[in-house]
Amino acid sequence: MSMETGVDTICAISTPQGEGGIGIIRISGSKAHDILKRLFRFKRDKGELYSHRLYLGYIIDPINKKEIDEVFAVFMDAPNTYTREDVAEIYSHGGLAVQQYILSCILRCGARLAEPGEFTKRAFLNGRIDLLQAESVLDIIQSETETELETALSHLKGILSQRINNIRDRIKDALVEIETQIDFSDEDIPIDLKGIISRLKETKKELASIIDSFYEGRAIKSGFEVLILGRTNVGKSSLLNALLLEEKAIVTPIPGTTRDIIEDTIHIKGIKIKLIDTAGLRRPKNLAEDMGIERAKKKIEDAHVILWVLDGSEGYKKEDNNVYNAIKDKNIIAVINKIDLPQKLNEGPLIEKGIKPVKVSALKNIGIDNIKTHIYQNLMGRGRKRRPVIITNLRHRDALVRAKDSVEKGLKNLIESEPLEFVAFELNDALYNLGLITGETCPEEILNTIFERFCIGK
Ligand SMILES: Nc1nc2c(ncn2[C@@H]2O[C@H](COP(=O)(O)OP(=O)(O)OP(=O)(O)O)[C@@H](O)[C@H]2O)c(=O)[nH]1
Ligand SMILES: [Mg+2]
Repeated sequence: MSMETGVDTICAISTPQGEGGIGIIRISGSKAHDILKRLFRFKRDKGELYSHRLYLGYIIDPINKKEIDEVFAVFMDAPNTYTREDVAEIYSHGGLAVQQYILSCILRCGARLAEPGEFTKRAFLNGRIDLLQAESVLDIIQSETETELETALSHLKGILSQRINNIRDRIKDALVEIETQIDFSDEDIPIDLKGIISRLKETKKELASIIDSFYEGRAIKSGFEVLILGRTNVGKSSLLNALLLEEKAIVTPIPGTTRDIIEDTIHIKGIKIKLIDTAGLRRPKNLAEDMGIERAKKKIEDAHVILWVLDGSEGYKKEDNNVYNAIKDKNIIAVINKIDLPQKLNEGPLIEKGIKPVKVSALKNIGIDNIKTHIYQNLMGRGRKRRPVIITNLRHRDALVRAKDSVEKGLKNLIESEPLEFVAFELNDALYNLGLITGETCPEEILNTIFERFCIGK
């Protein structure tokens, strides 16, 4: 059992504060059993709190013996608990006053209030989960889409940790062989340099493939920015509304309607897309419009995709071409809007540019799903298959990149017959960086910043 002595008992309300059907209060630490025993009065069962069983009863104020609430309570003894310590949970009614009252009784019995993420931090410190898994708990809580959740859950199950540990093991094996050579350099111990080189090359490839998955991972977690751009009155705001399925932006027949940036998020097949509607690009007629246009232009840099909107019921205008010139180096999807009207747009200029437009009517809701498909394919690549593991966390990616760099340098040293000490140095560095991900080599400050992002009670 890994329960450390001297570690205090913590407690917190683990469900969101406010009115709710039930509210859960959690206690973890060596006093959990005694505290629950003092506060809980059984309704039917008598006396004994057997581990991992749910009991119905009352929480009683230990000072004035008043009943506070009717609750379910459970005690779970270490190590088969979330934190690997003794844990007690109380399922009370979900009112603010009830929960605060119960919590204050627990505090009076000698527990202290948990810090954000402290339960999960203890699970990590007690070796039940590694750091990567602890972080995935936060990802699960914050998941907004099924895909996001699926990825986070696979991390919690340890699939990514396993991959990283395998890589570490392989690097360690190579390091052991190299260090043996260094330590016994005057004895004639044979070393299979070719074998080590080929294994390190394999390792490097595997690291690269995990690093590559960050693109998809980021797509799943933070999403992409899709900018809606075009000259005035072509139907940009109408298109935004059609994609969002709500009347978010004001639409009028008057050119220059949109002044500010308007944004909202949609999900396309589990990918988060931030849609950004902008002021129509033309020579500004007043200061507000001028500033709106400047803001729109600033967004061009960061956009992952630009929907270049054209009006199919009008000719290809000089202003359309000005817009194109501002975005021609970017990732563009051309959209011809208003196809419900008689068409006057000459597609010649588009064909010249090698652009195949998507045709829609924002007003009549024609072709809108087609735009979504185009956005998805543009961002995720046609028929790109799901990878076995995906990383979603920038911290992990950076550590993997550094690990890969070190492996690469180590390999180079080996191939160029540099002293083996150099190789060993690089491989140690790679191990250190991989350990930052799973937490084995993670300094206290980094741990703290990670767990601070959790809510209290998790
Ligand atoms: N017939 C038809 N009219 C449309 C369509 N889409 C937009 N409109 C009309 O075109 C006019 C301009 O639409 P908006 O969505 O405000 O155009 P915008 O590009 O945002 O305009 P600015 O914000 O001024 O740059 C409105 O009268 C819309 O109703 C369409 O698909 N078909
Ligand atoms: Mg508009």
